[in-house]
Amino acid sequence: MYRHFPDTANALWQPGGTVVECAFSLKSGQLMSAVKVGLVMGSNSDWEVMQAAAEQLQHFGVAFEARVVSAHRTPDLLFDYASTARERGLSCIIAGAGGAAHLPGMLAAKTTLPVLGVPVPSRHLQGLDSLLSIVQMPKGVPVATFAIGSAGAANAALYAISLLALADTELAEKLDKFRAAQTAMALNMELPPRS
Ligand code: RP5
Repeated sequence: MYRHFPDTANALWQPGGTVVECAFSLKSGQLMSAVKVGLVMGSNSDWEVMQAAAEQLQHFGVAFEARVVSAHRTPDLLFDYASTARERGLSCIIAGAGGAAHLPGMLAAKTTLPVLGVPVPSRHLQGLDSLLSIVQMPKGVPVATFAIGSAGAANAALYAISLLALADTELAEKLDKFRAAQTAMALNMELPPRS
């Protein structure tokens, strides 16, 4: 059973917004959100990079929520966000952070949902610090780590979509079409490239 609020759909991917839910389902007597992916980042300065994830999710029609959750500035919010993520109906969390980048690892410490970490480029070390912070999780609490920057953000979203497509044939077909379009594009490439 779903209740839709189409007017709020666009608000889902506004940076810095509070959690917005556009639809709900009843599962085991509990009201579940139809929002499947949490997209969080340590600062709204990360949005320039993380919007690449939002764009992919939007392209595939996957409902998501976007908000700033900071490991060192809003630790209580982080704990609350991660520890309630599963009961709120999320399937995974995409987390972007720069510098010490402890957000993805701390989220993973508080939920067993898949956490997909995106290293955001930092001012002094260009995101190498973010990458190493996110990828070097000690054994037992994994964070799937993607490339530095917008390619990583887009791929994290595509990976989240792949996870959802395990139980969603319509989404799997959309992914097949997306891959086929990339194949066609590569086969049509000319050398030297036209400027
Ligand atoms: C991290 O610190 C954020 O993820 C961001 O990448 C970085 C800088 O944050 P601002 O100083 O721009 O807010 O927590």
